Amino acid sequence: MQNILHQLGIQAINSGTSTGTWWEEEKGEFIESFSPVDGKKIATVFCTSHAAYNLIINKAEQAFKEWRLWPAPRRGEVIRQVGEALRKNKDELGRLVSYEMGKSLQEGWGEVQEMIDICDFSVGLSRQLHGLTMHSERPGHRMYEQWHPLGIVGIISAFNFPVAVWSWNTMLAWVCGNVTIWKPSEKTPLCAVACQKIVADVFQKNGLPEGVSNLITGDKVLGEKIASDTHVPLVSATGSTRMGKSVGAAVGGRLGRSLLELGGNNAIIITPDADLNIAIRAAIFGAVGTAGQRCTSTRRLIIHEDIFETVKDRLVAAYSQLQIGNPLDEANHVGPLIDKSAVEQYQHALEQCRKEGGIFIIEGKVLEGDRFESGCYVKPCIVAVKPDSQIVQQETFAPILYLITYRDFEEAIAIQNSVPQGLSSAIMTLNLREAEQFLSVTGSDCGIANVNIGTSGAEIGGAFGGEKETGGGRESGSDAWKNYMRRQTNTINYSSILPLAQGIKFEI
Ligand code: UN1
Repeated sequence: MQNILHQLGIQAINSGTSTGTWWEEEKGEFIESFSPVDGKKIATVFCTSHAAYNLIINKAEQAFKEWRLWPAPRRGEVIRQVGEALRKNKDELGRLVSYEMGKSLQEGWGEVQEMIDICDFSVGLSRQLHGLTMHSERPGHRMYEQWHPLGIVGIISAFNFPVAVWSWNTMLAWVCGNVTIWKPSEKTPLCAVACQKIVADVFQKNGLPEGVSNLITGDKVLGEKIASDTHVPLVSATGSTRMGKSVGAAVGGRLGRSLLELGGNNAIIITPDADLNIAIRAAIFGAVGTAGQRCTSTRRLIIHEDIFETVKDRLVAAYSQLQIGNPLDEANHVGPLIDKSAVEQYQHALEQCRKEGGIFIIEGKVLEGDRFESGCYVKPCIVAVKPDSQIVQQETFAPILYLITYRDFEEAIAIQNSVPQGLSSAIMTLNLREAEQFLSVTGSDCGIANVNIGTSGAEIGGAFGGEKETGGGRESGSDAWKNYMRRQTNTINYSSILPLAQGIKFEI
């Protein structure tokens, strides 16, 4: 791993940074990054002090004054180069993601690919930050709207996508002319240092002012600092619903803007008309991929009672093939959970399933022994539960799949919508009526609704996010860029009179 850190230009110890400047703080708090793969300590990262935070905000404000004047296509050109740098570093960065976070190497590379894709998307966007023109009701008047950047965009990201989620927010924020301040999860600080390093090289070559890309490291106190800082007009936060409620309240309290992408509790409805080959594969990837630690992970299967036994048997057969172990070994499908506290939450959820009368179709357990010495490896499990079980209302970031049966289609949709979260959803059916009903206003209440595709693995081109306790924010593709800008409506009078709107007469 030291080799990868070396190739990415990361010294083992870094602290709060701003583009081009890295400084070490000898005293003060620090974070130790441990890999869940083998339990080894990777590095110590110093936390950003109060003084360094203020300095960074100050630099960011100065940088914004200059960066916003760069024409958007020129900003896009810099982002194109960031995309190129990521292509060059895809292997190493993907490996670091896999080692520090614990997801499979395929998924580590996939995450870097998402970063490259959002860079490409942003380059295209750099010539398409369009506003509308409207016909004025007043003669000799022209009305149009334009979009301006906001200033400093705060980004609070989670451990499960330690690099991609930052890039969705950051590339859009930059192309729109903002500067960013990033607080990554304290569980994956090195991935963040690596990104900052890759970006800093490109920025220096292009003569950007210092302070367009800022990284701060620390625990949730630092997140709270961003949330309550009036210098930060937009805070984009990804993580638990509990975190989102606190960030949302702090940002809302100062009437700032927040963009929240919080928990999911995603279901796949499998109807008697499903293509089971697709359904089973999608369900398994959704449930055990990233060890069940995606916001979009499949947590619930809502299965028609006539096909329940068949689906169950096929799942059991497929689960028996799963290889659990070191995620850097490509033969393995499932890596570890992020840390021991995640393992405790997994155990706690299993206990609650038992208490609520859940029937274990595949038992879960914490794996022990040779290859599992980090203590973070767990067995993906399947439990049949009643739809009204309390445990099913909660998002547990672990590979636990709940099976629920239904009889009528309306009942399936009601079960799908009966949880507090509203991120991703899917239906497996070849029946047009069922598919369209699922997508209609009376169907899924989620931000993402798929047909014959699982709940996880969304492309960057669409707007990503969800409703209810998921927080309502939309990141990534479509017109999500508008979140990072302020809209200004301009009316210009080129006549020699002053007609008033609504035909009001005001003579003096
Ligand atoms: C997340 O889990 O926070 O749709 C993001 C997916 C990925 C992103 C997940 N493209 O699964």
